[in-house]
Amino acid sequence: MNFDRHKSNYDRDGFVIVRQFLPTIELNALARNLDRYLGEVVPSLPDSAAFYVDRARRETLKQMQHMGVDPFFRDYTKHPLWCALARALVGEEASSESPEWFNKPPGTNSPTPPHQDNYYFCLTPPHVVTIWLALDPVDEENGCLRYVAGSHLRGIRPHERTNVLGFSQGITDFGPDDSAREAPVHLRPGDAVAHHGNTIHRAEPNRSAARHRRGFAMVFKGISCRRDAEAYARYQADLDHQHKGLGLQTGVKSQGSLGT
Ligand SMILES: O=C(O)CCC(=O)C(=O)O
Repeated sequence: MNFDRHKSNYDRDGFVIVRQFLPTIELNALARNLDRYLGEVVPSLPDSAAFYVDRARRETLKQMQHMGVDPFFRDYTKHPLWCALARALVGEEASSESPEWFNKPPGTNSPTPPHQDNYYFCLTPPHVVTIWLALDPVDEENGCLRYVAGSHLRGIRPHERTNVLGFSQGITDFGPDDSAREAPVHLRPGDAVAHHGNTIHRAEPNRSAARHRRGFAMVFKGISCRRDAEAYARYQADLDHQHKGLGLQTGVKSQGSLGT
């Protein structure tokens, strides 16, 4: 499996769509393990590992992180297809610490604020890619990801605290120039979109009556990446502040995972 053909679009736009990335048999195995994890593991996890739009309604689960606590998902970080795509895009060996899961449950108001993942990660050089695999058909109605093409080439923009659980920081000056360059990404189950850590992205709420918008993602960091300890400490303090403000108990320390 060679994904080198995707590198030039990725370098130009800061994101690239890979159609039919995961074969059906693999997608089914992943879906079965997600069902098992949801039924058997999630009930025992601390609040910081499973976020709900409304904690009183379990059907509003919107985000899971630190999924590497489970052996299947810990081993999944070594999946050859995912590692090969990450290596081709980042341009060097890259590894992932843990998968994550995102949903926009129908009937909830859960937008993803515009942000750059590397504002959270604080990595230099920014050789970091997120691969986001669609588990459902995703489109504008149910809140697909939207990318500002080329924004990865223009540095990190100012962010500040948001009230959105799971995305503690959002870009403060997102404006019409960004909207004009924004591309909504429609995917089928098994398709993936990969984005650079500096690419601005966001998503609208799910406006459909009954369709979930689930995605499974892994962040791959290149071997040359180093963390800016000062910037990361600042981000972590903001994150703790948000979680305390929302009354969450934090049993698992964040590894600067995507979207926290
Ligand atoms: O699924 C979403 O709405 C957000 C995902 C995201 O921000 C990311 O994968 O970097």
